[in-house]
Amino acid sequence: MKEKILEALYQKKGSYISGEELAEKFNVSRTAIWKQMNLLKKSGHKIETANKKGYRIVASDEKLVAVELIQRLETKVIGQKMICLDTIDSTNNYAKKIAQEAEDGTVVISDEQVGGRGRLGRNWSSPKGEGIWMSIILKPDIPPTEGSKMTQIAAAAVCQAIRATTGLDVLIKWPNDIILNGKKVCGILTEMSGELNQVEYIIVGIGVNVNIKAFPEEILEKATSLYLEKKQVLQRKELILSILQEFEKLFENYTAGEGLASTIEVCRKYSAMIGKEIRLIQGNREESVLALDITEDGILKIKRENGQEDLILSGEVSIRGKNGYI
Ligand code: BT5
Repeated sequence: MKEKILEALYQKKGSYISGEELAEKFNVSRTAIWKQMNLLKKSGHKIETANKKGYRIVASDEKLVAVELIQRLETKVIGQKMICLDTIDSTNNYAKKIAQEAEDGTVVISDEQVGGRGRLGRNWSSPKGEGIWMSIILKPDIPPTEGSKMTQIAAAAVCQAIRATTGLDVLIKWPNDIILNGKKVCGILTEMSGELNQVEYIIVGIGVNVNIKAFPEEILEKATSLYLEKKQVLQRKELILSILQEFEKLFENYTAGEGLASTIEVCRKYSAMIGKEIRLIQGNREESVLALDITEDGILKIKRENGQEDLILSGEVSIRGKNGYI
C-alpha cells in the first residue's frame, strides 16, 4: 500500500491530496493513511501536510523514486519496471539475482554501491547520492556473440543523453568509457548469461559520475564528474530518464534488424580515438597503434606500426591513451 500511496502522491505532481480521498481510494481509514505517510517520511520521502488540504510530495533529486521516474519515462519497455535501492553491493549483482524472474527491460538503480564493479574484477567507486549507478536487464533473442554490442548501444545512449541534458562535450572511448576533458566520467559493464546460441539475459551496468565533488587518491588523475566540469549540481533524474529513452531508441533500431547503424553513427561522430594514436594492451603486450575506425559491428579497426590492419574485438583488450586517458 505504501507504494500505491506514493504513486497517488506523485500523480498529483506536487499538489495536495486529502487524507479522505486517499482513504476512500484505498478503502482504509484515514488513520491508516496517516500511518503509511509516517512510514514513507521515515524512509526519506519529503511529504508536506497542510490542514484541510492533506498531503503533498516534494520531489527532490536526493531520493530516486521508481514510481516517479516511471511516470515521467517515455519508453515502452526499458525502465517500465524499476527498482530503486538506497544501498547495495552492486546493481549488476542485484540484477543478476533477479534476472530470471525479471521482465525484459527492468532497471535497477541504487543511490550507493559499496561493491561497485568495473571490468576484470576492478573496482568502481560509487559514492552515495552523487552518481547514477544502474543496471538494465535485457532478454533479447540473440546469440551471445552479439552481447558486446549492448555496450556500444549504452555508450552511444549515455553520450547523447549527457550532451542533451548538460551541453557538455563528452566523447566515447571505445569500448566502454565516456570521457570528458580527457577524464573518465562514465563506465559501462555488460555481463551475460546464456547458452552457446541463445542469450538468457544481459545486464548492462552503467555508472555515471554526476555530482561527485572529490575522488579517491588512486583515480584522482583519471576520473571526473559532470559537476566538476560544469561547476553546477545536476539533476540525476533528468539524466536517468534521458539515458533510458536514448537506450531504448537505439536498442529498438538494433532489434528491428537495422543492426548497429544508428549506434555506430553516434560512436563514430563522438569518438575520442578515431584518427588518433593509441596504446593497445593485449595481455602483457603493449604497442602503439593508429585507431582507424569502428566497424558496423562495433569492432575497433586499427593499423599497426608495420602497416598491418587489424580488427580488435571488445573485451579482448584494454586501451589507454598515451598519457593516461585520452
Ligand atoms: C568500467 O570498468 O568502466 C565499468 C564500470 C561500470 C560501473 C557500473 S555502476 C552500475 C553497475 N554496477 C556495477 O557494479 N558496475 C556497473 P573498467 O573499464 O574496468 O574501469 C574500472 C577502472 O576505472 C578502475 O580500475 C578505476 O581505475 C577507474 N574507476 C573506478 N571508479 C571510477 C569512477 N567512479 N569514475 C571513473 N573511473 C573510475
